[in-house]
Amino acid sequence: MATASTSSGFVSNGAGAFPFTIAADLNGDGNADLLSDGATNVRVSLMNGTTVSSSGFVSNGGGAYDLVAASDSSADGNDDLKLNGATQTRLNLMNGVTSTAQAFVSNGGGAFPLPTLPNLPN
Ligand SMILES: [Ca+2]
Ligand SMILES: [Ca+2]
Repeated sequence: MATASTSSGFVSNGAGAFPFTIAADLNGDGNADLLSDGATNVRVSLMNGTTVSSSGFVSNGGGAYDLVAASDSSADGNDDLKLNGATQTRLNLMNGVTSTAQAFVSNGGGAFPLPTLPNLPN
């Protein structure tokens, strides 16, 4: 049985500069958070229902890396960012709005990019 929406909220996308990209749980609290890929940064909005509880930015290298996925690569309960670049795939480990570590994996000069898919369950 479908459940009716009980609440709605609005999060600014900065006059279109930060369109919503994917949802992921970046602080492991069980609430999906919003990720928005901008021209020079990825904006992270931690959510508590329809309310933004905290927000921050992760550099995406001047737009050279496009956010394509988020899933928990470090098994700490916080989803982590996956970004496609021209020659490398980038991984940012996350703790809430903060990137705690960053790594790069060759994508063979762009021949092996991560597929652009909606956020999938772990
Ligand atoms: Ca969360
Ligand atoms: Ca993680």
